[in-house]
Amino acid sequence: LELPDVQDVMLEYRKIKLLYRSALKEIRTKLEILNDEFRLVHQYNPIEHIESRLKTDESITRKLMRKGKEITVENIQKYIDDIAGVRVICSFTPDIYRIVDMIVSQDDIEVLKTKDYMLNPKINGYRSYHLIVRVPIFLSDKVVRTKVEIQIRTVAMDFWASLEHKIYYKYEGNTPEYIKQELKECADLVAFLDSKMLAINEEVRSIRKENGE
Ligand code: 0O2
Repeated sequence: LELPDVQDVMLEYRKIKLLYRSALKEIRTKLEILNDEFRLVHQYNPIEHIESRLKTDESITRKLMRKGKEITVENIQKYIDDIAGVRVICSFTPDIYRIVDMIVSQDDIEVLKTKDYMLNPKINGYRSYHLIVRVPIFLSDKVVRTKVEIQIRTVAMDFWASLEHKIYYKYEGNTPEYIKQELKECADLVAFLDSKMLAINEEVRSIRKENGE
């Protein structure tokens, strides 16, 4: 494709951006409701905070090219799962599965893909839970089921992933071997930290329970 064609496609894509922006709002609201309810019932917040973003036009075209796909609006919708991206940061690992269960059991949510990088961490040490879902967006004359990627991870996993992401981009994918190894060591430390923090939290909870709090 010539450059002007890509520009035409992206102009056309702008018309459907509204759908993805709306899908972000729908998912954020669902998560906030679950967090509020959980706090009310269990006096405890499973969610530390929520981040969301729309993928930039540049990042969308780059990803399509990387996947060897022609840049068309149809291909953007078909092959880019994370145009709308929501990241949920939790305190403890069991919170992640709690949130996944609560989201996937909602009637209007259609689950397209799940990736459990906690059960099966990536070779570089990356841990998170990824869900690709479709949520209905009600427009004036139709309903459009729109894709959203939800990444769920602990504060510690998020800390690691944000540094690793920066380093990966800095080296454009050619990170020196010794840095990769150090990052992997940090990922193992993160997993250890998460399990220690969980154990402490459970200990404190059981003491509070014994004390009838
Ligand atoms: P960016 O720059 O964050 O947008 P797919 O999206 O399905 O075509 P893939 O790799 O099969 O590609 O999906 P996967 O593994 O679910 O990864 C999707 C997103 O998860 C990535 O988006 C990253 O945000 C994050 N992610 C996956 N692996 C890693 C990792 O090793 N380190 C870090 N820091 N983040 C990771 P993008 O579009 O690749 O990147």
